[in-house]
Amino acid sequence: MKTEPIKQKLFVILAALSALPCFSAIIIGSPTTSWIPITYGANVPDPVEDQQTGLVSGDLVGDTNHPAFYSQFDDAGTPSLTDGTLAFRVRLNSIKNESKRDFDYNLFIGIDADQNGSLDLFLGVDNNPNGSGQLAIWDPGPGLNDGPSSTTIVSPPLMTFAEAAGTNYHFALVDSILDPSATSYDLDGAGKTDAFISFSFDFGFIVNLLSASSISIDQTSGMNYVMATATQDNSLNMDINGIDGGIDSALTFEELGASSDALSATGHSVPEPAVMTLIGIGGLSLMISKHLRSNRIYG
Ligand SMILES: [Ca+2]
Ligand SMILES: [Ca+2]
Ligand SMILES: [Ca+2]
Repeated sequence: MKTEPIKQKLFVILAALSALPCFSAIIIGSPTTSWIPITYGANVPDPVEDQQTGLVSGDLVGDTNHPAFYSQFDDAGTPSLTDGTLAFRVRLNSIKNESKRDFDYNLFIGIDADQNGSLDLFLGVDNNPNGSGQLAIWDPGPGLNDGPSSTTIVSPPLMTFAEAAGTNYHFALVDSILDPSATSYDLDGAGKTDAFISFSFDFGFIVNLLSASSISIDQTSGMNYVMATATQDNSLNMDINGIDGGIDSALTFEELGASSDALSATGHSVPEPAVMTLIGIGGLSLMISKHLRSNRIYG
C-alpha cells in the first residue's frame, strides 16, 4: 500500500496552503480595528463645527483618539497588484434624521496619485438631500485642482455604481461595536451621536481611469488624499478634512494641510517622491565617499 506517502504529501500541501496569507473580502461594516487611519502630519483631523453650509450633519469630526478618515484594502488574493477593492470610512458629526438613517450630501475623496500636488481623480458618495444616490467617480476637469479655489470637479460623474447596503456601502451611528476603542461617540459634543459612512470601489477602475490620464499606479503606490463633504457634486463646499474651514482658500491643499500623508492602497506609509530623491542623493553621496575612501586606502 502506498497510501501513507500520499497522505503525507497531502498533509504537506495543506500545511503549505494554510501558511499562505489569508485574504478575505472587505466587510464594509467591520469595526475600526480592521481599518487604517489616514493621517495628516501633525494635524488632528478634523475640527468640529467648521462646516460652511449650516448643515451640521455634514461636519467631519475627529480627534487624536478618533480618526475622521480610514481606508481598507482587499487585494482579491491574486498576484496582480492592480485588482482588488479599496474602501474608505469617514466620521461625521451626526445623522440628520436618525429615524431615516440617510446620508444627504456628497462626499469627495480627491486622489493625488502622482503626488505632484494636483488631484487626479475624485471618488465618493453622490447622494441628494433625500439620502438616495450612488457611488461615483468624477473627472477633475481642466482646473489645477491643487487647492479649493482651483478645483473643477466635472458633473455628471465619469462612472457610477449602485449603493448596496452592507456590500459597498454602510452608514450607521458610531457605537462600541463599530469603534471598540472609542471613548466618545459625540466628538463635537452637541448631543447627537457621530456617524460612520463607509464605501468601497473596485481598485481596477481607479487604476484604469488614472492610466487614461497617463498616471500609472498599483496597490503599493503612495497617494495623497483630500477629503471633503459637499452639498453639490462639483465643488468642495462643506467641510474639508484636516483643516478649519478653508473651502474658499486660495492656498493649495498642501499649504493648507488638507493633503494627507502618502499612503498606498494597501495602507502602508510611502515616502514622498522628494524624500525618495533625497534618500537617493544621500545614498549616492555615501557610495561616492565610500569609493573615495577605499581608493585612498587601497589605491
Ligand atoms: Ca469638521
Ligand atoms: Ca496629481
Ligand atoms: Ca456628534
